[in-house]
Amino acid sequence: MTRSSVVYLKLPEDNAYIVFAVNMSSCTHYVMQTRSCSEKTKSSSRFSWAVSPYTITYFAVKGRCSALKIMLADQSQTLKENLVTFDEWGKGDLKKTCVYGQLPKFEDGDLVLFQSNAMLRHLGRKHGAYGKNDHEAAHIDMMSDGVEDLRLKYIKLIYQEYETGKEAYIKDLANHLSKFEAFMAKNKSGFLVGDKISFADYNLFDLLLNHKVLCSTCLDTFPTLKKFVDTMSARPKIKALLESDDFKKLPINGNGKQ
Ligand code: GTS
Repeated sequence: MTRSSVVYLKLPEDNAYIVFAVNMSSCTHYVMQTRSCSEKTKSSSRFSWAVSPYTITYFAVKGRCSALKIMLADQSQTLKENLVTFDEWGKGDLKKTCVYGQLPKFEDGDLVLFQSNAMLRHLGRKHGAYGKNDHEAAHIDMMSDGVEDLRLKYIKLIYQEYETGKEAYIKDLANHLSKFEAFMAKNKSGFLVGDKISFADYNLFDLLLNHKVLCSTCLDTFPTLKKFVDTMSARPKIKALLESDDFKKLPINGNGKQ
């Protein structure tokens, strides 16, 4: 198993910090992000070490963790990643410990979660990305479940029917995208629900990025979704993540098809 961790050096008095990515295997590290801090503070020995609150264990693919990573980056949260090789997974020891025998696995302190959508909901609740009342939360659930329906079709195409079914899938895609277009267009805010970003927005954004790779023109007839993807991509922390080497180097799917 390849292990890499994110560690940050925190300066409590002005909330400044330096983020390091540490490769445990090679004992190397590099600075991912810095926030300004004065020389006075640096020399005052008031540094404290803190570990990332969240850990994800998953294969070296974007797959079902990409939406979660986008959300955490946008919410200024750090994430420790344990990458599992397919060889390691094949041994079966880790699989036995997973509730559904599958990854990703997500840890938030003592809380251990499986199912990527449960992880998104948990983070939505914790970081104010689950609507401002029950009515909005219900609509956010509805939209995210719609994203899951399309994601399952996409996964089926990628892993089972890529050669034979790609043309038909792309032909039918507009039927699915039109539902998200219509719902979002009614809501004028640029988000799916309410006037604030939610976990469903991150989930939809991630899936739309995958579909743009599958078919670069798929959003051309959907102005609201096209603008949504452009706006989301331009959010500074999302942009930084999408442009980072660590993120870019991960294939979208485990079989190399996209
Ligand atoms: N519904 C689950 C979720 O959303 O987390 C699906 C998880 C899943 O399908 N995991 C796959 C897996 O563990 C990997 S991936 O499809 O997400 O890339 N496969 C290995 C196995 O042994 O099933």
